[in-house]
Amino acid sequence: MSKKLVNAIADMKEGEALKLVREMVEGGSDPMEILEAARKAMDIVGQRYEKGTYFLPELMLAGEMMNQITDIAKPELAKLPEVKRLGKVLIGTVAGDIHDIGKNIVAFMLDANGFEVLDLGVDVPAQKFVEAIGDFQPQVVGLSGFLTLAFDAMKETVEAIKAAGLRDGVKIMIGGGQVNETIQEYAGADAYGKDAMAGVSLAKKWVGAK
Ligand code: B12
Repeated sequence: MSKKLVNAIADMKEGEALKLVREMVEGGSDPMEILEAARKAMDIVGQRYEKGTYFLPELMLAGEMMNQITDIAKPELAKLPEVKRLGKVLIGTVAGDIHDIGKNIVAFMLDANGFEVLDLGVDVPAQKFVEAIGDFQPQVVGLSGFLTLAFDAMKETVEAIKAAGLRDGVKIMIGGGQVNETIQEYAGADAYGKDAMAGVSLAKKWVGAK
């Protein structure tokens, strides 16, 4: 079933993909498995875009499908047992980057796992992060980015937080398509999370929750 879903999304068969997702949800499939299949399909779409067989309209349709699938899977994810508020996480997609599907999943999973989350949205200037840290007082800051351009924006954001004298009060995690440990080191972040659950684990570790 999930292989079929990967192919339907990657081949831009929107109706078929959404039908399959609904069938999987109704059949009791793990919502995380559905999201993983959709993520795999996004990789294929990305590769086809790179090769020049897909263009911007396909990227856009893929993004729309991903959002719709996340919306269908969300109520199922929300059935996870509710926990008491563990701490605060500030999250956003860094300046110059408007990819938000991965970030939205991370924000949603943090919320479902007991964190109070403030999502600043996309294309967020470093200074806006700095101001929000002052107002919201999070223990954890999450920076998301999918473009190579985002690596510099992440570094600039971390530096702005440092310059404002706020760096010691927060742990900073980064994530997004091409982000890895090397980028984490480059940006001066505390950790990199490969997916939403990795982000949840890091945040839990940092606030001292199990
Ligand atoms: C959908 C998509 C779009 C959509 C985005 C819609 C949206 N609302 O987000 C649209 C059409 C708008 C778009 C635009 C562009 N895109 Co685009 N896009 C994609 C695509 C196909 C999928 C991205 C995605 O959403 N994946 C699904 C999520 C769920 O992925 P995920 O990585 O598994 O997410 C997890 C982790 O990353 C992690 N995570 C994410 N954030 C964070 C944060 C923290 C703190 C933590 C811990 C974890 C974490 O948790 C997530 C959930 O588990 C990718 C290809 C790819 N495979 O990534 C290209 C891709 C990212 N895009 C690309 C490009 C080039 C562009 C454009 C420049 C195209 C253009 N010519 O205009 C523009 C950029 C506009 C801008 N300024 O940002 C390139 C980037 C190349 C590069 N090296 O920079 C890619 C890689 C495609 C490619 N192979 O060429 N895109």
